[in-house]
Amino acid sequence: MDYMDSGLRYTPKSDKDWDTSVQFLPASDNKKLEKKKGPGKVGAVIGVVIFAAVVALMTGLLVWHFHFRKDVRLKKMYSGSMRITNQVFEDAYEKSNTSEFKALAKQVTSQLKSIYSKSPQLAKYYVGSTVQAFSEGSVIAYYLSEFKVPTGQEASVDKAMSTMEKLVDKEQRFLSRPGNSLVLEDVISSALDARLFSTSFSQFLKFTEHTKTGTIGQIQSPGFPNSPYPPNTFIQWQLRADPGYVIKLEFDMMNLEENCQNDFLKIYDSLVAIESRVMEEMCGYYSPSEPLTYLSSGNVMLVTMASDKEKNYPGFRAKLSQIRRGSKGTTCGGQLTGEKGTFTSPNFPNYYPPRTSCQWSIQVPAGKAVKVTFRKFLLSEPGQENSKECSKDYVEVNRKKFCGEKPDGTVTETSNTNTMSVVFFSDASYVDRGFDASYEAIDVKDPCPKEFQCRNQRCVKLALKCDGWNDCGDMSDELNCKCSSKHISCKNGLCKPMFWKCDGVDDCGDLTDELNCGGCKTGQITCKNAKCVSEKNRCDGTDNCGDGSDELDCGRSMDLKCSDLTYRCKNNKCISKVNPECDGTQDCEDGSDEQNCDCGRSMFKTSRIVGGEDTEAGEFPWQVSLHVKGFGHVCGATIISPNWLVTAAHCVQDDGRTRYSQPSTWEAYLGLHTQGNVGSVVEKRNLKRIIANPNYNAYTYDNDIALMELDRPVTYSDYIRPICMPAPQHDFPMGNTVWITGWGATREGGFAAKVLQKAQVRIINSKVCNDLMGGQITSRMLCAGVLTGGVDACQGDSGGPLSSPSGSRMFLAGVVSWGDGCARRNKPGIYTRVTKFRGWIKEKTGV
Ligand code: 4AZ
Repeated sequence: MDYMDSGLRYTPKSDKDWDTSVQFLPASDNKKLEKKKGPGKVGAVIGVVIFAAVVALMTGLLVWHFHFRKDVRLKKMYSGSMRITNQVFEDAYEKSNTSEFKALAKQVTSQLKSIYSKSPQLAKYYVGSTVQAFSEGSVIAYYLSEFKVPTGQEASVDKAMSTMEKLVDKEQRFLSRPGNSLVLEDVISSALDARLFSTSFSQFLKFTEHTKTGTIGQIQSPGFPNSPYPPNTFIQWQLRADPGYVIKLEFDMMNLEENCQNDFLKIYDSLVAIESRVMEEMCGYYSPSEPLTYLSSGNVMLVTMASDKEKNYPGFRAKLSQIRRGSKGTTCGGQLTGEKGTFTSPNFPNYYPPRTSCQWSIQVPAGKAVKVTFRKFLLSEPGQENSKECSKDYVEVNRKKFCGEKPDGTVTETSNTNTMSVVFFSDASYVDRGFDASYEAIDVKDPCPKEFQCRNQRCVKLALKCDGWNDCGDMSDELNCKCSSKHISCKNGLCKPMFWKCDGVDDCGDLTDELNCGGCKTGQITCKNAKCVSEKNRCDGTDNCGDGSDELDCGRSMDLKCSDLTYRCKNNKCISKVNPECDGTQDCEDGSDEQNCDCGRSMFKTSRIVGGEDTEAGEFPWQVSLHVKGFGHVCGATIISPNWLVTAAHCVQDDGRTRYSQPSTWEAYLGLHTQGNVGSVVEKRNLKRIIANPNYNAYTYDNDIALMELDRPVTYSDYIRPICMPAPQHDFPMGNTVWITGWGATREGGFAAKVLQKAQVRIINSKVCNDLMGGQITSRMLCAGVLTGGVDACQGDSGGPLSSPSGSRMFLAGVVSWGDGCARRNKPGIYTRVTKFRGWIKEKTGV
């Protein structure tokens, strides 16, 4: 949880605070002074004395300011490593209390002093160095250097440190070098992460572990799993393997505070915290089912953990072992032959090791060409999000470099001959999960038999060309099209289905489909009540539309006349901000928009891989599985409080055989991830009461909502939590992405899922939806889906949530209700619009 939400805000001491703490002396009494007129001379003397005192004081202040203040110095720490090529590693170097360690460390520190003396900038501010560790190859020394730098000079010291290699060269070439001095290579250094030497730490812990073949060690945060990790603590684990081995660190539990600024863990491919060797920074919660294994490039690894004063979580535990360099997972590349096959980056789906490079040579039968498709592609690195050069980690195919994170299956390359080479490279810092690729032999003359070949080499059905949908993923199936009468001709040459005109979403990409809507003139905006007002009226502080719509979403909150569009505070005042509830800012005078906000957050940190659309345990903690006793899963439901669930009314209608309307028919499973796998985190509840909406219409599915009261309340946990309930005015704008979840069928007419599934869909304009669904959509329904087909809720998902992210929380936008089949093209899923039932839910449940 980040501290914005904690209610415990950090308030830095401001100048104002200082002002209020200064005590001023009482002012002199002027009347008294007037009466006590003394002789003129005495007055003059006193005046001179006071003047001299003031001058002295001013001089003192100026001297202090220009002389001493200038000397305010900041501590700057640099970490680094260097290879000492004229020394041989001895076992005694592993322990810092041996005389051998101390002797070599002394030599290293004196040589560092000599190196820094080659730069005037560094020599001036250098305080000292300490050697933290040595490792094999020949001998690698890991050190920390401290500088005291005057404020304003930090950049110049950073610059001087960046020339460290040149300084080492200078030092090494120095003619009068003593014969026993160290010969250095591969010198790297970088500024230490300032959070690692924060003055607020009250405890420093250091552990060292040397793994052995055949044994599995373990590291964990102090107190794990029985108590939270300690506050204000800095911990480091220096991990070693035997020479020729690499370290494998396998997390089975990782649960830290969500905000990395407060508590975090960092893994380095080094024995000291060198930023250019950082492999990963972690915080928050990772599901135990997520593959979370890291490999070092050499035989050392460093794990650091820092906690601040508040909100300490259970912590982490990781298994530690060594694997021989060159064994499975540490290597990659090779010869691949045949018609088709697959290959992955090393250690996939876990993290690839840093400093790895390899090459695959693919050969398919003569006369054919090679087509490679990356089914998963995750090579991202902080700060490189928009990098085109791919100068860090990359994959190279056909002389083209690929990096970053790409949607599944969108990176595809085809060769001109029957061979192809694929290169994978990871640099020294930051690792990711890598890629999973497949290759196949294709006919060069006809790479997509009876299909359209996209620019990105994908093949799509001919009927999908120029149909308004981006089927290729790179839009190439929608270029150079002649639009039919059923399509809008966008100015940029694209064709889009006519029913997308004026739906509020810029489908053309150049707004053509959203121009001239609502009949308002240019320079005017269309109010939600269809009135036209001048563009200048938007956000001008006056309700020109009459329904407040020109003053909504203006980045601030103002009091407005109450309407269907405004948020009503508990004190009945209405404010203009859209969706102000639980957004972390108090907008209502009475604070009611930020009350009852322990909802809509999962402990889960987003993972991006493995298992397709399986959720991770605890990712949607409000999801409930409703079982008919003795039968199994039938419907979904959503937790809204410790006692109440929301589901669909059509789930609780009796039929000839089963009395679905009776509480005794059902049992509710909370915290469930895999059907049939009722572990310790799952809570089973019987029902006390079922309240179907009295206006539910079994023919039209209108008002398809019901409430279920549990026989006894549940205690919230990482796996069981409520979703946030939207205010009646909560806006779920069309085009927004929302989540559907459930154990329903994974295709129309198919089997139910074992593991809770998730998928992202978009909210669809109700008018468009009504046209697509033959006029069956009422204002109590909400449409969501992917109109290209393929993603949807299905049988067995009914009653479950349509979860809409807003800020860092999820709100219950809808309840899975009905649809025309499942995942069909142009047939969205239909959901019960929860905002329409907010009053009814409050009345029945108090939530
Ligand atoms: C069902 O039968 C069902 N495609 C739920 C949702 C949808 C279709 C069917 C939406 O429970």
